[in-house]
Amino acid sequence: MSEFFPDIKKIEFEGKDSRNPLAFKYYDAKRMVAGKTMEDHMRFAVAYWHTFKSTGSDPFGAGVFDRPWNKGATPMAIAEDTMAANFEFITKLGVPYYCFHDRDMAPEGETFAESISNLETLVAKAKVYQKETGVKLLWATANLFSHPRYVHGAASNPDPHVVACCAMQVRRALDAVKELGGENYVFWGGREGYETLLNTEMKREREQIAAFFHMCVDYAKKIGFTGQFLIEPKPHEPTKHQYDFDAATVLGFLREFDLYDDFKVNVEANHATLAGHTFEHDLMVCATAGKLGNIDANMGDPTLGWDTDQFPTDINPITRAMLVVLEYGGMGTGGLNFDAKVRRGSLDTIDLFYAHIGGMDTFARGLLAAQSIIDEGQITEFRQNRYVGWDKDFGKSMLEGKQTLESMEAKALELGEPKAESGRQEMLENILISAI
Ligand code: XUL
Ligand code: CO
Repeated sequence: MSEFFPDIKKIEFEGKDSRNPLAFKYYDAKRMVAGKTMEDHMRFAVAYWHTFKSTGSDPFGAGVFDRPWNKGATPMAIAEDTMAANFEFITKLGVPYYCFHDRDMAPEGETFAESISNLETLVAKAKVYQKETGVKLLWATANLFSHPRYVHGAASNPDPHVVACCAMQVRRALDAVKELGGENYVFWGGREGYETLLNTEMKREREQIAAFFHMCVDYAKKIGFTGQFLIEPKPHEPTKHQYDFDAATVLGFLREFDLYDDFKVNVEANHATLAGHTFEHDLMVCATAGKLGNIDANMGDPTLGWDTDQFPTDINPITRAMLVVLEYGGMGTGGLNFDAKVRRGSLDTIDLFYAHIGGMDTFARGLLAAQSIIDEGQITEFRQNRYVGWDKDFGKSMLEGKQTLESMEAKALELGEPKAESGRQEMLENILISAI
């Protein structure tokens, strides 16, 4: 393997007293937590697009990162070096998975046929790297938002010709995931939304997306792809009014169009906060429905207010997130994909290591804190006691459909004015911060 990170050795766990910036302080892959290794709880993945294709450009300035894997003479040569860098990085970091978009891994060709063949060539190479390194594919997706043909949307495009291109791309991306043993396939509808209702028929566009998803489900069955389909909600950016605004909207869409059994949700922290929720809220919406399929791990910056995709370093929301994950039995075939990029000013390739180490340590601390909260039991016990009336008597029978408005009125008249109990928010927050 050619080396792109020659000065970096395998990142090891050294414990919380270590001052080595290239060591884990909390992430100890083989440490057992509640009967499972940390590695198995987390199932960390590196995102090809941010870690290897991000240039540091923003709406006000061009790229600034000078990456050694971007020096090749042709787009395919660059793609091959990028892939070598990807597997070297992941092996040195010691995470089990990666994720990619078709166009991160393989460049768009001059023709459709060339694009298809570029992807096939690089998938064949990735298969060899996966075998050599043991690194696995958590999920892949098709980039249905960068090319100018998707300017008015992908599956929701007013022109079926564009939707045919989108179908071609997803078909080939599904072939790639199947070939690479990927465990999930993600749909993120970046341009499936609209700019103005003056030029948009919302009813049609939502029906088109649903018909498109049905074709994807059928094709997966046809080729024997048994991985999990995931939808990743986002409220806006790049399009306004994205049709998959948040987790609850996605679940409603799936129910409306008879897709509920075929999909789960990929919750991204910064997307949940852009939708005006907390990260833990969208996780809870999915987890309580048995639909939590994966997490795109990152965080936003409240002082900027757009999708900054920063590496997560804030332990409080991560602990709350891991509480939901642990209490509801994990993420199934999903994991924690770092859909996060280093800041524009973090110019060096070593910054990519610091960023991932910090994100992994933050989640490891969150996992340990969440497990200790569960073990101590006060928060669970408080919550259970708060709802105890629903486990017995008329509360229980109302849930069983055995009460009426009249019978409940009779109960109210019998019992008189209820006495409100404290919600104890501050006490519960103190328990959370003590565990951290
Ligand atoms: C965009 C985003 C994407 C998806 C995959 O905000 O999160 O990277 O995760 O297309
Ligand atoms: Co994402």
